[in-house]
Amino acid sequence: GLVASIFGVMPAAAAPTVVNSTIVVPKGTTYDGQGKTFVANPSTLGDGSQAENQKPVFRLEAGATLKNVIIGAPAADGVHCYGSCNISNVVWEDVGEDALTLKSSGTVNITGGAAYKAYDKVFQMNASGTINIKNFRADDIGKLVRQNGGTSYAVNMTLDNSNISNVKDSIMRTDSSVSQGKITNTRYSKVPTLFKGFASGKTSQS
Ligand code: ADA
Ligand code: CA
Ligand code: CA
Repeated sequence: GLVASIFGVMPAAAAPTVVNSTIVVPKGTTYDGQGKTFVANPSTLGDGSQAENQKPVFRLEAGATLKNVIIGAPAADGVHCYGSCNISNVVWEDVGEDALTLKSSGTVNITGGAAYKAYDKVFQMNASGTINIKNFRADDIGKLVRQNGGTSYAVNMTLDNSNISNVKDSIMRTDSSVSQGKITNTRYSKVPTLFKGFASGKTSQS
């Protein structure tokens, strides 16, 4: 609609879409949010606190793509990927319990977009595979990528051409001696540790 203000008559900001039950993106398909903002219904998906077992706003089946989406608050458990997924130009304005979880093995490609205000983790790797993050912005977070604590499978993490600031813990963290981390061409501000828990020779930064 149109709204009159001291700036004249202008279009009203679109109200966020309230997601009452998880939006499923089927295998191999693309969901284009066209820049719209989505928020979780806190009573059905979760309030975005640090409580575990909240539901995701989006669930991507293997090979699905999510693009041009803003996830506002509350964000519940963000995005779940069941196998490989592509995430393009997705912004988490206020990360919920975490932003995205790999639930079964595959490759997660994150291109563009941003994550803000993650009390703990942004990307949570609960299965073996790869996460490639490029052209990303993260600010005010605990960790950017965390392999599920106490697991020993292999996760390959890469971060390229990104801008990361105000990190409490580290950029990449694992407990697995076979996982690898690689950071290239990335700017940091107030990042205490780049890598935590990796075996020697398993990380690189340039
Ligand atoms: C914690 C928790 C795991 C899992 C994970 C997640 O690390 O210990 O069991 O729930 O969070 O996926 O959010
Ligand atoms: Ca968690
Ligand atoms: Ca979670």
